[in-house]
Amino acid sequence: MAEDKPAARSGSFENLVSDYGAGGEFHQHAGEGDERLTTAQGVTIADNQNSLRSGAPGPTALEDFILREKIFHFDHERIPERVVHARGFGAHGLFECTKAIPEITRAAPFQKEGKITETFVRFSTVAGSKGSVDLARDVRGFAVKFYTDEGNWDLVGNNIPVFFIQDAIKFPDLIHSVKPEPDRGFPQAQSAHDNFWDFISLTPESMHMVMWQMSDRAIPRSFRFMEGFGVHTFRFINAEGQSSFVKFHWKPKLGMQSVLWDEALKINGADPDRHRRDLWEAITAGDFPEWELGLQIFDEEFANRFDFDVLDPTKIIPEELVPLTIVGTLTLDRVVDNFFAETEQVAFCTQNVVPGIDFTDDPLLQGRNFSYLDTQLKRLGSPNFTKLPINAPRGCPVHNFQQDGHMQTSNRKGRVNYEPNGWGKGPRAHPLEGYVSYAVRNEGEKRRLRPESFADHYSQARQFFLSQTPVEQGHIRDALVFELSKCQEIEIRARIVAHLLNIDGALAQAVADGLGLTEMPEPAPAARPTRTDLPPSDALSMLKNPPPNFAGRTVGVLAGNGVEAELLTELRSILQAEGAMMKLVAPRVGGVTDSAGTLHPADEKLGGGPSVIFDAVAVLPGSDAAMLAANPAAQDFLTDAHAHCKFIAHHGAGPLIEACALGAKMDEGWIEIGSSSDIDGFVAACRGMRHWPREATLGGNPP
Ligand code: HDE
Repeated sequence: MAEDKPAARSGSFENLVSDYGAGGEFHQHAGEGDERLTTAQGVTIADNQNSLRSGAPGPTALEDFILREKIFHFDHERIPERVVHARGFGAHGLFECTKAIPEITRAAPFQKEGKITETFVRFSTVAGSKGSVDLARDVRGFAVKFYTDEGNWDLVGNNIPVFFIQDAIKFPDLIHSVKPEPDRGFPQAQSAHDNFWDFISLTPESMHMVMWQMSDRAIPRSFRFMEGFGVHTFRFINAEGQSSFVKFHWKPKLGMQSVLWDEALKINGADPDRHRRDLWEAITAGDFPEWELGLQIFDEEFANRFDFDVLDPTKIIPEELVPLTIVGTLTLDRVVDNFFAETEQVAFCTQNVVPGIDFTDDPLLQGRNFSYLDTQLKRLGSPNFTKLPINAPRGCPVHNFQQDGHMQTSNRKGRVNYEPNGWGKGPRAHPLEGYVSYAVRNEGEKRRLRPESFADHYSQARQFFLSQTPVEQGHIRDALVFELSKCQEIEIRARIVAHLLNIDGALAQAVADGLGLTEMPEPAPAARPTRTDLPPSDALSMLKNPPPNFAGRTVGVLAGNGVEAELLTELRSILQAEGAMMKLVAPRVGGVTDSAGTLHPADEKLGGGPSVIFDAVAVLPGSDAAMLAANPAAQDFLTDAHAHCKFIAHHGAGPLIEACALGAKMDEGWIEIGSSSDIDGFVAACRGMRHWPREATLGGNPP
């Protein structure tokens, strides 16, 4: 853990409640335990354990207002979950401008170097419901609310820079297809089923996104290790009213990292809350995750020369063509005080923009601008959701004549509630400083149409695939085979392979082989032939952009009693110096007693802390060597670590290694640690995250 970091900010959510006057509940519940328990009406409760009865046991009296109020409120605790992105986790943060760009935009967060803007970020999966698992193969939401001095700006992005469809009108069909099938109500939080792949096979524009979704990007190691993207092309407007196009990228300072599919399956069993727990633990330990905000800024002339339409959300602009300008850092430094009040009630709307930021005619973005506002009303039940502390602007006053509605808490005082008025009262529009939409000339017939410039569905899918390392390509292939193997309709499998033929022949063949297709289909008809001349883009590969070091990661140490005291202490301190953590997995709940007689409390009991939840492992059985060698959970710990290409430090683990039949398979990723220089070597190796050469040697696949 980095020790020089400041402690997490705390308590300011309550201040917000008082600042913004949204009811007193938080004050009522925020005390230290010396308050009286009351009803919602403030009446002190004498007995919170027994309802009012006539006789014993006797019927319960209808007049028991304390019982009725308590049950009534409980009955109404649930609100509808989000129709997509239901499962999420939020945290507060700060955005610091590191490069001012007033010549490009007049948006408040970018006017001055050092300018700090408060933010709230919510990460999410898309398909699963609120109680589903964190490590589904899925897109991750990366939604950022900036509480700017000139109003709230919501950058509601994903961890993948493109989307499945080009037009909002297809969104309900896309989501219906991936959600549980309507007759049976399953599968949950999975795209591996007939309906999803049926829809995809009939939607060629989704092929680029499908390549990303089948890649390891869709199973991130944690929210802290993934990129974020605004996806659409937006407009920046400067003080002179000039417009530039902009694409937003979030780059994690800890680098990118994903899990393997087999790990994802096992983590979902061992710790379905893996991602939220990881974020919570990092922030509360003061190890604040950070992202740089990178911008791709380009003008109309570049947009017209670029081979694809910059308004087509199924396309990227490779970073090699328009490099990122880094303009700021986002730091998540405070966990929520209350999950429901903040993470659940936060209402992101793509329409929330501030002066200096404007939309483009991307047809997906245009549709989203309707959907988000609409869905918040359904979810939060009142147009006054903007007054909830988590949604209310913080950096600027709010004055208008919007009034009444369910749960109104802040109607204006006085007689005037309209504008213009002759009373000389109330707020007025400000033509010079107010929001002005960028003037765009549009011409053409009003028709239902798809631009010709949106017609190429395969070239960038191919470019993405070819930009990956062989390891990453192998994972895409395996993911496709896995997902399609869950489709009962052979026809659907064949239709997808027909699309893959337009992307990469070898990939199509490998997937067809994996699925045991007896006949290779014809390539799918293409509106535009695939371009084969797009150069690979290194920025698209995770493995070509390895993390800077092992910081933020965790080594799981399976230790037994009698473990060498020095080894354990050295390992912990060398990891700390790296900014990484050590967690102790012990056969007994109480922990392990080392060779010097010191008791080390366990972070996990063996079985509850499988190796899949760690980035690397050490096996130091001490005098428990024989016992651990016979223990199935200890065997799983080691065999999984090996199968998942993890770096493995070991000392005195011979019996366990033999019991797992791994003796002959130990490679350079296995490091014997008997001294501190060995430990240095182990931690240096861990910076590579995994020993990838092992993957090819694991075998076990059909020829
Ligand atoms: Fe969303 N999306 N979306 N989406 N989306 C929602 O709004 C929608 C799209 C994204 O943490 C909903 O508040 C339509 C792209 C995130 O609260 C809903 C279309 C991108 C979140 C909605 C899209 C996203 C949502 C459901 C196609 C990446 C979670 C609940 C036109 C740029 C925000 C809610 C949070 C949530 C609609 C496509 C990202 C229904 C109609 C593209 C991160 O309004």
